Amino acid sequence: MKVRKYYSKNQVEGFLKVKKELGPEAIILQTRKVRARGLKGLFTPPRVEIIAALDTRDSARANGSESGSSRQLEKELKELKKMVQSLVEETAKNGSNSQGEAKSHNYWHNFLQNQDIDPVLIEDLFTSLSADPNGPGLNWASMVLALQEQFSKRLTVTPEKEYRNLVLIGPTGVGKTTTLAKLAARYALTFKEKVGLITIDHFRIGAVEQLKAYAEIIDLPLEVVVTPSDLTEALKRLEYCDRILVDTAGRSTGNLNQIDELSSYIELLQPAEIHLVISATTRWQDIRYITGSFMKLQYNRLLITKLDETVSYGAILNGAYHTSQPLVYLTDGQSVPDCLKLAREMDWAELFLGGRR
Ligand SMILES: Nc1nc2c(ncn2[C@@H]2O[C@H](COP(=O)(O)OP(=O)(O)O)[C@@H](O)[C@H]2O)c(=O)[nH]1
Ligand SMILES: [Mg+2]
Repeated sequence: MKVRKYYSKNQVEGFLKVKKELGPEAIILQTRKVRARGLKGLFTPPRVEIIAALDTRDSARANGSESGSSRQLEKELKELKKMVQSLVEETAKNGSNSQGEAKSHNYWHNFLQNQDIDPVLIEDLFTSLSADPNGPGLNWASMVLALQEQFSKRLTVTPEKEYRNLVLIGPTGVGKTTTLAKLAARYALTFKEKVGLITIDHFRIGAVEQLKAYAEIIDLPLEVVVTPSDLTEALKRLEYCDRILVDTAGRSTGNLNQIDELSSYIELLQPAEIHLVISATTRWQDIRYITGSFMKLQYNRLLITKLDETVSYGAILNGAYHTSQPLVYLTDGQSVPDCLKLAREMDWAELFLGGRR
């Protein structure tokens, strides 16, 4: 009996690995999700662990005198074959979609509209495809290529840098404070940097408790700043820090005065990175409005949150288009610090077209 352990991103990939290495006779003994040990496990998605076995005693089956356990093996084998077969068929089906089966222009237009992509970008995409609207249509593969081209033209991704000051700005409720806590955990726990937190509570909203709780858990200093002179003092106290992360709070998206007032703090901070935080659930019309309103603060990064709350991802492309700024991070859940993704690790076309299958 050969017993082997396999690790993969998902079950389909795992079963195919088992089938490839041990052959169709292999039996799956156990599948479970596992995380990497230690801190790494907090920041990487769980993998699927499959324990598979192959019965190497051919003779028992050959002489016809099967014991109860070999009959059991036979049964499991049949089940496994069925399972692998259906997985292979499913994979093949997705693959064949990608090669053949052209869909009409209208179909793709609706599909992209349902992804809430700004109409300007949809037009641009079809122009770049230079496809005849009355022609035979486009298959999945040509749409993947077109989307990839659109992404490479519109969306820049940049790696995280070791800049000292980072500020999160954006509408209320998009996840700034939660994201700041995720970043703080990443820099402090994974990179072992000395991190200091500042929250600008200029409007005295008292939205400090949430960040305070995270600061206490991760054991980081938190400075609550109400006036610009508070900020100067806070910066002095945090002078020893390698990295300073600044959260901002506001009353509502549409209040442009508060955006003006924040600019005096930003001037004092001189941050290297100002991330405009936008939720993936924001409609394209609102993205135009938000990106325009916050432009005064001269953001130089785009950060998209709540990828988990939607199946339409137009906000990423729309945000990139209207800000012309690169993405470093995305978030896909409430959990701190797990649900933080690096933009450079995303497969954009797959994300957009994945939900279609
Ligand atoms: N589903 C989901 N919820 C999130 C994400 N990021 C933040 N949230 C939630 O969104 C709500 C508002 O977050 P908060 O950080 O207070 O937003 P802020 O007003 O911009 O600071 C909270 O309930 C968070 O848990 C995310 O990536 N996905
Ligand atoms: Mg907040």
